[in-house]
Amino acid sequence: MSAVSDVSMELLMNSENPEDMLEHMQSFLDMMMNYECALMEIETKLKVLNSEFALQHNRNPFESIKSRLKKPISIIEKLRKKGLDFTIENIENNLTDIAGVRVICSFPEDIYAVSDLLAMQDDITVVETKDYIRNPKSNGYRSLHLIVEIPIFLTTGKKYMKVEVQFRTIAMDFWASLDHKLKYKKDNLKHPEIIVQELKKCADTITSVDYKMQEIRNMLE
Ligand code: 0O2
Repeated sequence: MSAVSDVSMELLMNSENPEDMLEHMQSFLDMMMNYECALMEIETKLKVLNSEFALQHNRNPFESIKSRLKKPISIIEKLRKKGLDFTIENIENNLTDIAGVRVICSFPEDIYAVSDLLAMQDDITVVETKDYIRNPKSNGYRSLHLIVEIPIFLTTGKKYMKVEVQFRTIAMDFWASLDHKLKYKKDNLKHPEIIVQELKKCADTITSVDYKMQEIRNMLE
């Protein structure tokens, strides 16, 4: 089943008023299809950069790329948090992470090399940059986030779509997935603050390992 069909099924199943929802389904599906096309465009650009970089430098700048479309229930929740109704207009004007790509690199330097090369392309506009690597969050979260706008070409013409691209190292990704678990388990823990502290310590250790490994890699090269 395609990602869009998954989305439509979930949308129906999670809807309180499936009949009403069906009426808006087509335009919602069209919008999700547009975001899916934007994801494909960004993925292709990143893969091209990876291959070219590998040819020039004899190594791949990133380990993997993961793409995802935000789940309808998460879209509804995010709009609700912002006090907005579930409309196509509100989604397109207020949410920037419907389409998300995560690029996992081995070394911090490669994150900036690849993100600069992507940002430089003349059909891409960087709408926003959040550099949580140079400015980590207080919990220790590190990643580079770019919100980019990219054109997609449809039968009806050109449309600009926003995609959130997150760049992080393998170690930062490992940390973020454990931290993500904390988000859902926090309420059931007796002493969540201890885990928060321990995670912060791990984030600092991981950072020093990331830069040490980069130093060694640079010495080897
Ligand atoms: P999901 O399920 O990963 O998509 P905004 O999107 O701008 O309205 P925000 O939080 O200001 O909201 O944006 P920000 O800081 O750029 O964070 C967006 C995404 O980064 C999050 O998406 C997470 O994927 C990731 N992220 C940010 N902070 C943390 C953190 O402290 N820990 C972890 N593990 N991930 C983080 P969502 O929508 O929260 O979730």
